[in-house]
Amino acid sequence: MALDPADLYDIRSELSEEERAVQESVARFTDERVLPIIGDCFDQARFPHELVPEIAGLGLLGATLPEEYGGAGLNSVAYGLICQELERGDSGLRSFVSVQSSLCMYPIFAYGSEEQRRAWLPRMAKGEVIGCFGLTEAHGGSDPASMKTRARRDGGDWVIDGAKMWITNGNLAHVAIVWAQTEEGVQGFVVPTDTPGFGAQEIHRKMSLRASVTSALFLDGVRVPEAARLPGAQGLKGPLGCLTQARYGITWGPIGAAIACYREALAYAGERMLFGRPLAATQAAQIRLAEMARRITLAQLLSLRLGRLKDAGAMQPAQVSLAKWNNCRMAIDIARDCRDLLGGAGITTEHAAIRHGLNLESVITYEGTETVHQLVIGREVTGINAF
Ligand code: TGC
Ligand code: FAD
Repeated sequence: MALDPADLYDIRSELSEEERAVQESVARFTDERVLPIIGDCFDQARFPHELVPEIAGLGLLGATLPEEYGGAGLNSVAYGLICQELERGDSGLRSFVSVQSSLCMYPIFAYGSEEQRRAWLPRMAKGEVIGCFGLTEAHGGSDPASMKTRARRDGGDWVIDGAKMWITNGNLAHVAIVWAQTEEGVQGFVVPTDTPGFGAQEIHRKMSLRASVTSALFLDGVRVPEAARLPGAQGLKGPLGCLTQARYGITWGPIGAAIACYREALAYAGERMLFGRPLAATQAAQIRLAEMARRITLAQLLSLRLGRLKDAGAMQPAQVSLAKWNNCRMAIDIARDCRDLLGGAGITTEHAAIRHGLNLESVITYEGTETVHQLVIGREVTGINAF
């Protein structure tokens, strides 16, 4: 029996019935609702906002959270498959879901009070409330410990001053998870974006993640009550703990982007007649396509193993770093190679490779650059901190 070119090791057979059902339903959504419009969205630099209710209706926001908070109670592998299938459509949609689920709903669930959970999570799961996550600042995203945004106590309130940069969903958000330095170390605040002194400005001229909203946030004397502080987050490990959740999902997402590019190039090479034979009949093209299949297979195995470790409660942040580094590098290389195999046709958004390749420039940078993740592994294996 012929193997599936995008699943040479039959990884699907390793999935439970529920995991397969989740993958199928998101794959259908991507095929029917995302792919027909996403090239235009990217060209027009437009986030497809109209898809949010459907994404919520499919249970993709906060999918791993318990049902009592509006979640779908899915396991981590199912969440990974959601990321993979969404990013097969576009990294922008996966980013939207990553930020909402892992960077906004997760900290409210993990570090929030019961009142905060009940106030925000069910509406966020329905997509009625959109969140953003403000950690990065303009002077150096890789080093969040250098944060300048400050929150100071004023009576029973907190007053926050500072600015954040490169914030996904910034101009869409109804609520921002803002990380600020305080006298007791870094703390997180749940800030409604209509609070006086809060502003968001969209970043334009992006050549990457054009179907996603990216913004700068400004906080000028933003006053919030003590009840807006996340009581369970103390120090930088609060935001870094959220990053571990999001980075886990991001290990899966680029597999989807790579599969989209690879399938497109495979089909194109089979039909493109050059020098009297299909491009796919040349040894050079076959070696390139085989190389893509090899790297996709390894990435699939890595993420599946990581997901099983996560579901067993045994996943370590350094393991996430290795997979984030490997899978982003795998996908960006494959997107570039697919673009080349498409020749001139590969330079327009009629084909997906260049769009995915450009998107992956962000994906390999955000949530820890490739270098940051390499240095995390370097530290793990040598025991020496090189940061
Ligand atoms: P250090 O200051 O030594 O550690 C602070 C505390 O945090 C703990 N920790 C972690 N906990 C959970 N998960 C992780 N990944 C953690 N990494 C560290 C650590 O154990 C320590 O705990 P404690 O109890 O000792 O206080 O910090 P470090 O030296 O470990 O970290 C340095 C470095 C460079 C790795 C870290 O600063 C880093 O990861 N920098 C990159 C910043 C980053 O990734 N920013 C992403 C912003 S959000 C984003 O990009 C969203 S894009 C979303 C989208 O659109 O999809
Ligand atoms: P820098 O940290 O200035 O890095 C510049 C270069 O220096 C990189 O090549 C880096 O690898 C390298 N470098 C860093 N440290 C070292 C070292 N020790 N040794 C050698 N080289 C090093 N942030 C949020 O908080 N929330 C969001 O929602 C969010 N969404 C984003 C969406 C997009 C589209 C993008 C592009 C970014 C987003 N970010 C977000 C910010 C993202 O996390 C940062 O861009 C990223 O962490 C890198 O920070 P920086 O851009 O300041 O680059």
